[in-house]
Amino acid sequence: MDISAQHLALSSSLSYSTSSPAFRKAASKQAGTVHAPLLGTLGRGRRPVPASSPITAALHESKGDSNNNADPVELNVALDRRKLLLGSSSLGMAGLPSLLLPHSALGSPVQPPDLKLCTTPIDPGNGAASVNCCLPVSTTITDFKLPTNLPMRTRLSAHQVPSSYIAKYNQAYKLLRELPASDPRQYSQQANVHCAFCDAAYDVNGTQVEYQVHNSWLFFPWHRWYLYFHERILATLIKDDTFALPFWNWDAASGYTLPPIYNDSKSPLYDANRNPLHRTPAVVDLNYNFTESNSSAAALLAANNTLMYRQMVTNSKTPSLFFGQPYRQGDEANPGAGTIENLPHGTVHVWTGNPANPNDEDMGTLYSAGRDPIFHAHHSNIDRLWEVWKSLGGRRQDLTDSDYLNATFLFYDENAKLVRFGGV
Ligand SMILES: [Cu+2]
Repeated sequence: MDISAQHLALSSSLSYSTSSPAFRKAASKQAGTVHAPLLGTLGRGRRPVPASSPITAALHESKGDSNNNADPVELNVALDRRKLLLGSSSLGMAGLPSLLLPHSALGSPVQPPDLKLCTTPIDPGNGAASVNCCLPVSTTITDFKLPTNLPMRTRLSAHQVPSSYIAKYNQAYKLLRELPASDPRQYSQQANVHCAFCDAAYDVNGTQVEYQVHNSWLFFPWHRWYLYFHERILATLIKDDTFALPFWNWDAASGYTLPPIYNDSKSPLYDANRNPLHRTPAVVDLNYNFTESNSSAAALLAANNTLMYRQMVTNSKTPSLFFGQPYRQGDEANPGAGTIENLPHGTVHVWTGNPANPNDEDMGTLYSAGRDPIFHAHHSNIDRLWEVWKSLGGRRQDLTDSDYLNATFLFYDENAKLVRFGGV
């Protein structure tokens, strides 16, 4: 079963309570410079990449797409310092790694890693303590089938959820945190899923290249499935199949602050590792660049709307601009992110994380982002924007490349069983 069929089935059993693309109302369609201080690797490194880097090159190349008539985009991106170091050391050891590694000439869908082959510990860089985010190994891998008997679940705006929902959500997270540490569904293990598939813990199966679910077309589908299984785990813990994650509607005037349900320090939804300056009622800066905006709330809202319009409409008129660059079996990781992955996805991550920590942990860097329960509300909104983008028409349609459609994924499901799906 390919992921398009899965997505279709999943989309049809999920809905969002509102669709408020404020960006549609933004008056100006500004061309010109977009500052993208982050690129999937979030805040880490904060080092500008020269225009000739593979990442910027991929993005510039995408502008040459004959189907593309988007406005010019200039991207100043930051690259993961640690990955640069790893790249240079492997060069030293292996001589010419590009000659040794299988490359995109393979032209086949990317395969998930072998969980037995995990690099540990991971060094997050910038003086942060090393971490082990290897996932539990299971000898049994089951073929996943999307359940057909689940009720329609509706994701609500995190700013608008009723108190009965808040009680359920808190209870689910309490139970998630209380699971045994070895349980793959447990809170820390769930956070490790993001760390493991985003921070070079694994290689793509059968290759010596990093498995990475950011900075490519894998970003949207992988995160959709990550949310799906996380949501099903929470629903199972509270024995309520109608449970759905909320979404943080930062692209609408009603959602521009950190949702209050995450602010209660006694709640299991709380994370102390957030920027203290950005607690409610601070207005989110979708173009956040590690400096605090001096703009008024109204000016920030207007700038956010303009940015949303640019990223969703002006600069993403083709699938490749929106989804990012191809990532096939054997390809080097990070071929290039789509518009939304760059920002506001990346900017909201670092705006939320705590700059007092070495890498803006938790939300501001990949290995720790999943530790903050707000991660899932943030990504629910990213997932919603995928649907909103398609509703805008024109060439805004899902990718049809078979290597995209047949990418294979591995997750632990709500019964703590390792499941595999997609591909052949
Ligand atoms: Cu991610």
